[in-house]
Amino acid sequence: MALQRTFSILKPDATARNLTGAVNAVIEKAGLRIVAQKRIHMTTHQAQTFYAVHKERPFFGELVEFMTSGPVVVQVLEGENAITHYRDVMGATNPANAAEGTIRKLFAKSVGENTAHGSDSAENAAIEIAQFFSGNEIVG
Ligand code: FUP
Repeated sequence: MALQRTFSILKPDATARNLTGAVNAVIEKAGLRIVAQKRIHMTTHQAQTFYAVHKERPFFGELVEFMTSGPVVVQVLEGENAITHYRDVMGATNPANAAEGTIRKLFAKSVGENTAHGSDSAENAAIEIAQFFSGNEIVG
């Protein structure tokens, strides 16, 4: 088992419903440590850069609009196998398919407004963390 860091976003549907503490409780109960966290309002440029991999997808415009519609909480989570572990804790992209007890099953409104983001690989985790945090903001 390897100690890893992953990048997380608590999305605008979570901040709008005052659920960031409730989501953090699930994260911490799952054994992940929040080693960096800040609340920001993403710019359109930041959201387009972050989701560039989806830029040809039909939902890209809506996704950028949603991610910039209100505050988000960006985080770095640390733990054993944090990348795949957090993906399991979040549950499936579409809350209709998410397992019981997962963040998306508990809180997500729809496939678009699905409460949380988590990196899908070590390479992307490093890129995503670097987009939003400098090294001295991460305190393990
Ligand atoms: P995930 O890795 O689970 O966040 O899912 P994806 O990378 O496939 O999708 C990124 C985001 O695009 C989702 F969180 C929400 C949005 N999305 C849609 O709005 N519609 C879709 O059909 C798929 C994804």
